[in-house]
Amino acid sequence: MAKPASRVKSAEYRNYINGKWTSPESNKYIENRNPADTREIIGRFPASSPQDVDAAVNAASEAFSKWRRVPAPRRAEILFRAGEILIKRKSEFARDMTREMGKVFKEASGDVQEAIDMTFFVAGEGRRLHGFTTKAELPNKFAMCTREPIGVCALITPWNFPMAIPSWKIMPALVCGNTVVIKPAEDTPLSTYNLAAACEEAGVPAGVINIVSGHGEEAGAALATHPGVRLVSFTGSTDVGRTVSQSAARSGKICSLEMGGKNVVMIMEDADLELALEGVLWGAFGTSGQRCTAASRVVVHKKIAKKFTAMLAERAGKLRLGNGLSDKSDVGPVINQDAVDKILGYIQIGQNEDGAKILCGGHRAEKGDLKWGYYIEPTVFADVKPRMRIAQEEIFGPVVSLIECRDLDHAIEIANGVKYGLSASLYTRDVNRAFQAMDNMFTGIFYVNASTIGAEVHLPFGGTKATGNGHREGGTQVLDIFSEWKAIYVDYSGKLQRAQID
Ligand code: UN1
Repeated sequence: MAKPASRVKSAEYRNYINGKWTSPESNKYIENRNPADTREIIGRFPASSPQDVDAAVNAASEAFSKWRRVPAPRRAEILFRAGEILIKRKSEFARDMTREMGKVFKEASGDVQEAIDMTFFVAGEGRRLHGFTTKAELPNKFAMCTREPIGVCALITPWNFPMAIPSWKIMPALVCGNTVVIKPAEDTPLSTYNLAAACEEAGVPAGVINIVSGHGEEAGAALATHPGVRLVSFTGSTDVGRTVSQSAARSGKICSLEMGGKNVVMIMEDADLELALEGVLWGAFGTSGQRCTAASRVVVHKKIAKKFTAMLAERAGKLRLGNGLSDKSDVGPVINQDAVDKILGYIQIGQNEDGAKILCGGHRAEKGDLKWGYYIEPTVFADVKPRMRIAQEEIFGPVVSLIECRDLDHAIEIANGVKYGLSASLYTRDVNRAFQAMDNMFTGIFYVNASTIGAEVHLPFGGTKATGNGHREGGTQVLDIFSEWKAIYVDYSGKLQRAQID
């Protein structure tokens, strides 16, 4: 699509370094346009260079020496204030988010709400951050463990949850006493700016949070490899995640990764089919299928496959595409032209695969005002076989594949037969089968009688296999990413005592 002229005069944003809004050294900017209507420019954001990254990391290193000594409950008080500010500005921030990334306003409000939840949850940890004491093996000796901050954390975040995911990283990093440099996705810097502005207003000191916006290959790579960074936390595609983890390994950085998914809803013959239908529609087409937890496979028991397939095609075909700011829209646009190309490419692959049939959707939607945006019709494929590419690879768009199974064991075998392991769900009324699936699914998240999306912040979030590298965000488990243990021994015997010897 030719670049359309802008309808609005765009604001110019700056990086946030050492508490100051700073122009990028190169003076280059990236235009952020509304994916629902590409005539609208949201703003121009710095295309940061390695020099900008260097300045941000230096500011974060400098700030670390003070911030780590602020008592954790005091750090948390600032975060509680940030949470209050987010509550006050929730609808303004959600509106900005819908404009910059397309998801419908209700879901954008949920994204801001997730950031609020995370902020309050983790701020509560300021008065816990529990360590432990244990018994020493020698007399008159005391042993304990405490959580310690790590240093400067590099945070690289995606566009699909542009406030929630930055909050999953920034808030626990800060409460543990670290300082951060965040590089938001080039498509959604504004929501990260809004989050940082709330933190600034709440009193987070200069240098504790720094933002450098820009391209992954330039700003992101410079950040992930910077010698002043001790930890890299990345959420995004599996390919980029691999590169991040290789460069982190070369320079000995701690690295936490959250990558792709190929999530599944399994529906047994005894399930409440209306409930399962609502779950599949929500899981597959919410956020236009652009969640790492999105339901992109539905494994249906053969006894009800025909009936459920018809129910799904009928309802999916009725979903209304449109600008997320209108309450008449059920599904917004996808993020950009590359996403359109990739998703349409998979729809083509699906059609070429032997036997798979499209029941509804399958095209870019360009009627009326939709032509100004990146809209793809909600698409349902039936008769999909487990080994087909559309049943194996992450599409990250409004496309769902129906696969038939014989029984629960067969469903689990299909469900586990992908390289990812983020989220899975089972619809059944049989408690025994629910527990069997809980035991046997190799995923980090599992739902019974609910869809694959909708994780809550106080439970661990993350996946097995190619989805991650063993870490969990959310829950108190996230503290294990952003702190290191220190074992402390106090010998009060007044004499030399030799462990393992005396
Ligand atoms: C993501 O898609 O990267 O569970 C995060 C959910 C949301 C988070 C999704 N709470 O769907």
